[in-house]
Amino acid sequence: MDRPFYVTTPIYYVNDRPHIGHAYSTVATDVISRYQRIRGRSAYFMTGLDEHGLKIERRAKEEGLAPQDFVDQMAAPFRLAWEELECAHDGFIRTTSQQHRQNVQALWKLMEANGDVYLDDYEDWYCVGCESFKTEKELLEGNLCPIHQKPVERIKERSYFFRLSKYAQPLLDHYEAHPKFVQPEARFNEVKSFVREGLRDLSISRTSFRWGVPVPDDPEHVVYVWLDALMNYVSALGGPAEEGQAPLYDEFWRSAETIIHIVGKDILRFHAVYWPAFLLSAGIRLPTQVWAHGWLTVNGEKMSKSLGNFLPPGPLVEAFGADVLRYYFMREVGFGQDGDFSHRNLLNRYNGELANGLGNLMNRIVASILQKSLGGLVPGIDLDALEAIDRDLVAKAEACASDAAKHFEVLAFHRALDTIWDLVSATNKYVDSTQPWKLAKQGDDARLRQVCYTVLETLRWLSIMLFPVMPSKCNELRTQLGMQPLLPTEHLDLWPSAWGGLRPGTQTKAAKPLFPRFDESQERSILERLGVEAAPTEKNEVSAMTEPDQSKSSFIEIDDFTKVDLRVAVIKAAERVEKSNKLVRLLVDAGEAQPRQVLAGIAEHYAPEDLVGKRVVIVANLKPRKLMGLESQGMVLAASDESGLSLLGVDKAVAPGSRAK
Ligand code: ME8
Repeated sequence: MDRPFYVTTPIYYVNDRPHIGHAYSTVATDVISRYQRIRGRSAYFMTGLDEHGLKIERRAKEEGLAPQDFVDQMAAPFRLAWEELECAHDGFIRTTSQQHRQNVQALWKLMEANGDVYLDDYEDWYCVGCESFKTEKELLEGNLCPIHQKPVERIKERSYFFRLSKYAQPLLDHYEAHPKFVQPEARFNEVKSFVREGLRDLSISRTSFRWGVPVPDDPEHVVYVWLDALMNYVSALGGPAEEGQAPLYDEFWRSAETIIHIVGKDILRFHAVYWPAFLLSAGIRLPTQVWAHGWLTVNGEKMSKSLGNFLPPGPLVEAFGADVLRYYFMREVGFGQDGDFSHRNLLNRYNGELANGLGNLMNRIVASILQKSLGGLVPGIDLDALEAIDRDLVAKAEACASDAAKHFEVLAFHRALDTIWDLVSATNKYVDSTQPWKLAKQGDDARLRQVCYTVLETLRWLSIMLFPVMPSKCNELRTQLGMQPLLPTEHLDLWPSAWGGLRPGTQTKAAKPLFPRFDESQERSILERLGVEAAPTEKNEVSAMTEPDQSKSSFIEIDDFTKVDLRVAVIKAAERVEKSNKLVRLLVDAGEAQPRQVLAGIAEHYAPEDLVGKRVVIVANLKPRKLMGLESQGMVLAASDESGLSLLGVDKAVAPGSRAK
């Protein structure tokens, strides 16, 4: 039996280029589909782009392009990113496609025919970033969206509504009957409490802009972008609009055994509440599971363009290769938990686990002892005559295959990799204990053969178990073992289960190391290329703040100067930074709603209590940076000579926030 398995990523907004958050979702989905395929299941992996809505319409306008031209242009970087990351999707949907538009209209009509759509007046707050309405309760002070921290807009218009309120109980019944409908468990509880509080009917059309799917029979309205977007999962397969002529829809939606939507936690409510309600209304089956993964920060900070840490995946793939990045994503963060993308941790895992762990194991046996002593051929041995230490390793490999599979089944990728790395370490220890180089020297050919075979067969098992995460490296490994690359075909479960599959006499092909180790200077040059500063010491942090490099001075244009936002600020509070000789933490009033925190390397020149009340000049638009674990949101200007350091100020009590120019 095929047991069709359908897995999807969110469809990404094309208002910007892909970043590592998008990459994380897409890689996870690719790992899932590859795992299912090597288990012999028929898996279908869908991804795509969310191209309608106000946010996109506005971005297109900013770029001076017609919306369709803009989205056509933005589709390319996403396709390229997934190709570079070896995410082998089966389908790629764009919501501007004709097939999708027809399906959105078909969904609308089905919900309408069920009596769930009505016209009314509407007035509420709307966040364009989220493309979502917000209740007063959800907003932060100053009517800011809690996610985007930007002002929401007041929308007042005539709108079609979906009777979401009618579906609160049916949804709760569905959750009850399907206790794994949302994962992780804690997120499912949040969803249930949200629905238990009762649901308001949902506005599902807009008249104030045009960039969307027209409402059937009322083209003044365009369909709400989330209703449009959620339908992608079905329309991408042909959907109800092509009823009877859509074999993919029949196989991977209507009769699929499993349908999993992988989403970030930010968009869980849309997937676990609105989407199943739409489907219940339309009489279309529901997905089996919505899996909400956590949120990635970058080197400890929220990713954002203004902080300059918006990370596209391309340069990382170029520096490390796709498989290393995939491995890092899956190993570093427990799926479902928030995590941090850190260049330093990536390098540490690369050197520690890939180069010294798996890479070293390959080198020690395939590139070294096997070539030198056994002509590079897989030795033939009597499997029944293994020694206890060999049998222990075989047992370890068997337990690993069984445990890793259990973890992959429930998307606990980090656990699967932990288990597999236990086997890598155990095999390296086995090599240390059995000392094949010594056996070769002693001429103990029979034992040498047993040891080499045991390691080579373990490597074969590893090449399968790691394939979902590192497909290219695993196939490189297999080529070196003299084996065919894995080309998963449905109906064939390739997961390792029987020991001894590696054929004696196979000619291995030692090649360049799978994961060459990076030395310190290589690491530094990688970080430099990626624009990441090496971990700063207190000395260079402070001197960078106070001592401009004279050698770099040259003429600048007035435009260059006006880029620097110099403002008068009043010091409201000052204290020494713990464990630092030089840093003072200042809270300054720069005429903004909240005082800013600025760190200054002036502790050797000023007592904190003498600073309070001083009017100083700060660089207000300097990229925030962390010093001794504290964020500095600007820089205080000072001049120094042999006699010491003096803060720059103004000679009258100019209002805080006044610009210096
Ligand atoms: O929400 N960490 O699109 P989007 C982890 N078009 N994952 C992240 C992330 C981060 N820092 N940033 C983004 C939309 N993601 C809608 C979806 S689906 C019918 C419509 C990932 O471009 C994560 O999967 O804002 C998140 O849910 C998705 O990108 C949001 O992408």
